[in-house]
Amino acid sequence: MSATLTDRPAIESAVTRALWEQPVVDMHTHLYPPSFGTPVVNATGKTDHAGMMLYGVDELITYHYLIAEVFRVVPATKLPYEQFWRMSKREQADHIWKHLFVERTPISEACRGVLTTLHLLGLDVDSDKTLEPARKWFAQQDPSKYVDRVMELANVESITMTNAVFDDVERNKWLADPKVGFDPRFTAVLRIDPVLIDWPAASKKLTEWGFACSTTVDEKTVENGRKFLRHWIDLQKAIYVAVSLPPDFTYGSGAVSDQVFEKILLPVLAERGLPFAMMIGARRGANPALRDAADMGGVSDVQSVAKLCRDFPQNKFFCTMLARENQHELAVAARKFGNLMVFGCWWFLNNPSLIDEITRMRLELLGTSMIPQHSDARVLDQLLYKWEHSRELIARALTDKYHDTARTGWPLTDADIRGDVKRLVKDNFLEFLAR
Ligand code: FIX
Ligand code: ZN
Repeated sequence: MSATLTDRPAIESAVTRALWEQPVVDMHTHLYPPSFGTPVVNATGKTDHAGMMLYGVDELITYHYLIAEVFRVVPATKLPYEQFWRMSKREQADHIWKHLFVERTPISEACRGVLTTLHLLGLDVDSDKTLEPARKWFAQQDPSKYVDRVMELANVESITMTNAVFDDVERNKWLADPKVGFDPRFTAVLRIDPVLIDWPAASKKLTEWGFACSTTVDEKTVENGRKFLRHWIDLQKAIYVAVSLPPDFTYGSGAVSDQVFEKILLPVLAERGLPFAMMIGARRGANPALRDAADMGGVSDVQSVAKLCRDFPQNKFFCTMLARENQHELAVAARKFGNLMVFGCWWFLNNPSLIDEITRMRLELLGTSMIPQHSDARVLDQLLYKWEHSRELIARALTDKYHDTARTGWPLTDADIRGDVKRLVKDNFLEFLAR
């Protein structure tokens, strides 16, 4: 039997050990295995321009979060957007490095992320602040061995992809060879935004792809819409199906998406026992010239999520929302519905002050029955900083909560802490999938 932990330092060190020693299952990323190709010239000397596995210092520095930040300090009136987009990846990285890291102190979370990543790889930047040593080092890495290395260093045991079937580059890779996604380190997620956001456009595509659908949800459309989903779930071996939705998304207002939900999507998911992940609150293209960095957030409708959970008890829903304002109502909704699993501090919420606030609030309302974080990494190496920073914050919040519990005289043990931590960063996700 393990000893009871009572004092704060003992609790803190038990929590820290448990969090860093527990391998994570990262439930939402935009990462791909080497089979999807690498856009950089790698150790084998090959360049794949449609390559989707991003890694290395130039990719880290040109993360879309940092592109948005550089346009704040070198505005488009000085460097027009189109001129920036015409630059090579390396030139873009040099521009961002100069303005955000050399001329200013890199204190934003996205800047700090690059530094934490380089630091954890042992590539600390010297006082001359040049990127060349890091570039040389990354050029020598073999992509597949590097995936192992990053996963080991970040202590991530499984990476969940986002596999957008409406993205032509990605769809063609799956069609050319479905084995493209079968890397034991990665799992697939069927991502279908247009199906709920723009059914007229989605139904046209489905028809082109051999699943004849019309803009109204008639009998034939229901049959073929379901066939389309089953086909892609099987082809990708998807472990769940996902969408990202705008802030004004509602369910139950009579929109065509209500029928898509009721007649096509949710029946297939229930039949397959797969959860549906909703990431709600992304206002796409607020400043389109910024491309991937163009999006902002907005306040969403939690009541629609509650209605879905109530009306479809046979379905399972993962949900995360982008607005800070939605977090409390969403956590309360999760108290009401066992088929709702709240996850992650998404995108603009993935900042220390907000992770801290949201994680504490969720622990208070939901105990350990939630998934505190996902990485949303787009560049492999980002797993290092995203999980390092999140582990720190989850550790602080848990330490306080355990200390409060221990002060009541409750016999808290190291084994309890390890069990809870495993639940938070791995089992809640896997058990919800298996439920
Ligand atoms: O929709 C999503 O999955 C978002 O996470 C991304 O589109 C977004 O660009 C992102 O990378 C946020 O972290
Ligand atoms: Zn994402």
